[in-house]
Formats: sequence, C-alpha cells, structure tokens
Amino acid sequence: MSENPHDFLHVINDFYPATQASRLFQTLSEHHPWPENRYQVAGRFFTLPRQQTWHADPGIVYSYNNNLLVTREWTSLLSEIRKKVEAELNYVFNAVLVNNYRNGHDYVGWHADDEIELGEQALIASLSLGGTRPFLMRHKQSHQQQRIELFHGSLIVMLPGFQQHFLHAVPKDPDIDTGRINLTFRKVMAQPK
Ligand SMILES: [Mn+2]
Repeated sequence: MSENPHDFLHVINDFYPATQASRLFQTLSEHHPWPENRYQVAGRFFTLPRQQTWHADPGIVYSYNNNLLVTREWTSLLSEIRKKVEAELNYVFNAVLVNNYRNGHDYVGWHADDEIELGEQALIASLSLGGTRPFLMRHKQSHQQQRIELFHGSLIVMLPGFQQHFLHAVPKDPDIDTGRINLTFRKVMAQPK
C-alpha cells in the first residue's frame, strides 16, 4: 500500500465565504498586474499555459521555473490574504505564487513543488478563487491517481511529505469557460551564501 494523498492534505472549504471570495476574485482579475505569459530565456521563447506572478519578502531568492519569474513586492491585497492564511494555520509564509487560469485551456501539468529552497518539510497553502477545477494527485511510485475539486474560497494545505510522495496537476478542460485564480503561499528557506 502506498501513501494516501488525503493523509497529506488539509482541506478548508469556505475559508473565504462566497461573497468575500468573489470580491477577491473580481479585484485580482481586474487589478492584479498580470504579465504576458510568453517568456524569453536564452533566446528561446516559452508560453506558459496560464498567467503567473511571484511575490516575496525582500532577500528571498528562489529558482522556481528556471528563473522565468521576476520577484515582485507584495500588493496590499496579497498581504491581507497572507495575514488571514497565516492566522488560520499558525504558520509564517514569505512568498506567494499567483496563477490565473483564464479558462479551461489554461492548466498546470504534473509536477511537485519540491524545489530545494522549500526544504524537506515544505508546507504550501493554496487558495482557490473563481471557477471550480479538479486537482489531480498521483503517487510517484505506484502511479495511483486521486482527485479532489478545488472550490471557490477553499484553502488546500499540502502538508510536509506531500511533495515527496505525490505529483499534482490541474488538467486542461476546453469545456470550462470560467476563470480560476490560485494563490499558493510558500516558505522559502534562507539561502546558503
Ligand atoms: Mn504546484
């Protein structure tokens, strides 16, 4: 028997009640500084199948995605959300990755958030706003797959061990025409000099 992903997940549906979650979704949709999702690295172009920004405290260095992302300051709205997540979990985060899945054509493929800077005991909190999308989880050895739904206003906490044992994905679904915004709060460890 391989590990069960539900033993490494903590799900809080209605972390934000629907009206508040809708306000956040609306505000982020309209006012967040969404960048182009085409990047040029070493002369090659990459198109990310979603829009993404990365915000971190001063001094945080992170190699996520081969440095496709510039580090931005926290906006007041992101800081406000961070405070509420930290209070709920009694845990401190120093960075957030913000993703905009504009419709079902946007997706994220199979991966683990296991960058070395997150440490062996990474705890990642993921807030979903907008349209419901499935979240697939696949055991790295047994390849057993399970899914949950990511609901508007829900907070999914990926506990220590989740990234070591499982990959996760939000698959493409061309039938979905609503957007989903996802904030994943992370704690990047201090870098050795
Ligand atoms: Mn992820």
